[in-house]
Amino acid sequence: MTANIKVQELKNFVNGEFVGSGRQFTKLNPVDGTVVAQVHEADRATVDAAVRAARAALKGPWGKMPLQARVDLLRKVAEGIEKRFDDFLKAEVADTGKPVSLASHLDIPRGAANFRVFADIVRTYGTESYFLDTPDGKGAVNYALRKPLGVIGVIAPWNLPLLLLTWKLAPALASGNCIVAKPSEESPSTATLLGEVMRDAGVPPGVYNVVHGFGPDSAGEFITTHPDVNGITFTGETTTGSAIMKAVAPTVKPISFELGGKNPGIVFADCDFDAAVAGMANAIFSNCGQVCLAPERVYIERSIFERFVAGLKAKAEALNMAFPQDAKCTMGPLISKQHREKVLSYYELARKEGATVVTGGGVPKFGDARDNGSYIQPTLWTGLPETARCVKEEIFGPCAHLAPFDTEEQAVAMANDTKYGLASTVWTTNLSRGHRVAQAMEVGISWVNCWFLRDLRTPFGGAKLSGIGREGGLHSLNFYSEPMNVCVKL
Ligand code: NAD
Ligand code: 6OD
Repeated sequence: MTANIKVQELKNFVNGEFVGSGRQFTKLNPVDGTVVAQVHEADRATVDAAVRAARAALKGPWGKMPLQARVDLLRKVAEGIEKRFDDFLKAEVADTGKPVSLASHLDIPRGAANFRVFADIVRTYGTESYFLDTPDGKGAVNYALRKPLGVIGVIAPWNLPLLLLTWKLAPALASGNCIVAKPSEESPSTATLLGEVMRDAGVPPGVYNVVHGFGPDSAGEFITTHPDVNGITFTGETTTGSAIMKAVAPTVKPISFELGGKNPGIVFADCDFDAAVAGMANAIFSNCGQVCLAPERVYIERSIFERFVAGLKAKAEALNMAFPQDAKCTMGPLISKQHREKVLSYYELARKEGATVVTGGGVPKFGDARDNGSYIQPTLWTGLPETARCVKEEIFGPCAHLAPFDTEEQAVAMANDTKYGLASTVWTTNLSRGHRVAQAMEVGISWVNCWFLRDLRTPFGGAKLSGIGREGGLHSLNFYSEPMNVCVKL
């Protein structure tokens, strides 16, 4: 069985046309190391052309389009993704190696849902208005408008490529902006395919542009430093966010950042045991642990610690690293060999820091093409001190440290003892405790008896080093708009 599809040539999508460039890079399939695509890397001139096209579209048909027509187009884009579901699925799986079952339930449907939800939201939400008393007794009316920010640079990561790109694209377009998007160099395919869908849906040229490449001295930097880009929305590592902050400073662009995490899970003895084991295993290992919201530290009440660790171990060892197209596959590879080197370095470090390896800790052997991929064993540790680097630093792999706790206060203190603040997941059947502990978490997103359960109207983002700002519902509209107040004296 081979995991690959035919080698694609992926070009930049600028002003409604696919355009090549003088330099290309190779995208490899993490399942078996075969070539997925030759990708045209955008140079500065290509990024300039994309920004010019976006600006022209803003001044032209897109900027003049009535809201209802824009909303109709966004719905057509959602339908376009669904019509080409299989193409998106193949492309996403080829880039990431994730199980078809996961991409077909999560990534691709969310790609379509993001457009539909923000089409509804932009139709629904109003703006503020205030009546002001004035000395002459006649008063004044203030009302706010949301105008588009302008040209938005969207910089996306590789872990949930279509989901995370469209999570930003959809509200930005719904708010009337034009886009220059840069997918990760590790996941260029679905963003490119989306260009075809936009064109076929009738989205005017220049509204959605895709430029391929890397960060420094490549498309990423050309976007963030561009004087005619009006805002940057970025999802990725905290260190990259920090570099982008510096890059945007001279041109003072608004930024929205969704960054890294070192998320805690807390399991109380009064949890629904089987549901908690299943839920926590899913949270740790889903997408091979490459979900920013995944718990890499799990605190378990001492009275159930041994039993819970055994339950998680059994779940880890039952994961099936079949080829992604196999319906039985429940875990794919890491995104690349380079990323596997990083995760393996933490597997090694955990041993040096004194961890007991409950399960995993190495690289699986298959005896077939997967041995050329970037698979890694799901791994659980116990016994590390809370100060260990493996407990403090984001690893972004299928691994977690499991530690016992004795009191609720102790669990909360350990969970919050981190420089990150993205997400948490708490498991208990005690309703009051569930609310209390969830609220005590120093994070942007706090789940009780669930994980990654999403309502796209809610605020999404991170506290501390996990981000700046919130997206979701009205929060997205606010970021992607320039609010303007009009005051009318009566
Ligand atoms: P990354 O930061 O390496 O790359 C993200 C994107 O930024 C890529 O497109 C990359 O090419 C680009 N980039 C890199 N350097 C740049 C620069 N100097 N200027 C402009 N662009 C640059 O992240 P990744 O490895 O793709 O993704 C994994 C990371 O993303 C993890 O830390 C994870 O926690 C985080 N993440 C966070 C969220 C969230 O919602 N908070 C969601 C998904 C992933
Ligand atoms: O569900 C979302 O909207 C979202 N931004 C998820 C992020 C997952 C991180 O890997």
